[in-house]
Amino acid sequence: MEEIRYEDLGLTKEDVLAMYETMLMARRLDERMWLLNRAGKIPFVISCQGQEAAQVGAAYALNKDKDYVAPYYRDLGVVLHFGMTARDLMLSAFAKAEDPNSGGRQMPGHFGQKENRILSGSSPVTTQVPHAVGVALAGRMSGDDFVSFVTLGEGSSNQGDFHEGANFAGVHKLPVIIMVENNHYAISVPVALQLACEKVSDRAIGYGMPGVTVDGQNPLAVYKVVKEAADRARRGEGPSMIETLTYRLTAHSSDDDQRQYRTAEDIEEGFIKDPVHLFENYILTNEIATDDLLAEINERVMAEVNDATEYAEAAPYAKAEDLYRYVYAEGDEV
Ligand SMILES: Cc1ncc(C[n+]2csc(CCOP(=O)(O)OP(=O)(O)O)c2C)c(N)n1
Ligand SMILES: [Mg+2]
Repeated sequence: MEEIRYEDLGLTKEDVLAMYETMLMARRLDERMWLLNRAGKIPFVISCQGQEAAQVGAAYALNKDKDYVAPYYRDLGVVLHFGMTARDLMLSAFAKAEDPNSGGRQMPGHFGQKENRILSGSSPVTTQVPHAVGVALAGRMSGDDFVSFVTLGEGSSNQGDFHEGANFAGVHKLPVIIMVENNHYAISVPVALQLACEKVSDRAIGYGMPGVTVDGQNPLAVYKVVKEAADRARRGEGPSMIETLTYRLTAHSSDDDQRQYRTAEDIEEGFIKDPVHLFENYILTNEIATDDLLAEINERVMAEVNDATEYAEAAPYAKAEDLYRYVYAEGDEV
């Protein structure tokens, strides 16, 4: 991991620790969800594990009180930073009525929360790219200066929506940041069988925007490039494409066994470069926190994960008579 001085990025020790705590929250929630899935309590998990640094580093570089995010299914780190709580996410995992994403109707990972400007996504991968571009166009038309941030996997960057969205954003110089979280697999298909070009970011030139590839294991490296992209977007200089290189630490989802198509060495390499551990080392060696303070943060996170689990497990399911809610406009919305 390249040593980046947080001070050089204009960040404080408190910022670094806040980033760490959000990364850890994402990791611990995800780990708990796997346990709950294997215990037969929740139906499905699709993990952020291995990608937390990219997600939190990027989200931290945005304005969470103003910008819009169109996250993809692994983005626990993004939605946590934008205001979704551990309880919100567990309510979604248990498919309970109070789930703010969809009232327990959609699979976990389909994030959406209007009050925090988190766009609701669809199951077909990459549909969020044109959505985010449309939001940016709406912002331009209404004279707002927010940035629209969208993420996807590298496999999904082969789909038409990605290219159509990127092209429109490039032509109209819209304030969009397209971040591709390259974890080197699209389910079981390795990246060498997905792309004919070397990097996903090589595609940016075709759409008239800068494209960079960055170490996605390092939240500070990602923060730096997303901050630059957000500043450019707010200056009216148009979109950017960012590729973050990461490892997927789990199987594609709880319905998959990656040992069928990945070698033990490949899986092990991801754990050696685990971004949560790398960032812990950075924090300790740069004397940003002591072991005791990190232990305190860990305890606080675990207490919240436990609370969220208990709360969501005990929460009621949606009532049958509410089936059509959130489908048709109601009351004042009509
Ligand atoms: C249009 C469409 N095709 C196929 C799928 C099934 N599918 C879900 S996730 C996925 C793999 C996506 O890989 P990648 O974009 O690299 O993201 P990752 O899961 O690796 O983060 C596929 C093929 C889908 N949801 N939508
Ligand atoms: Mg992938």
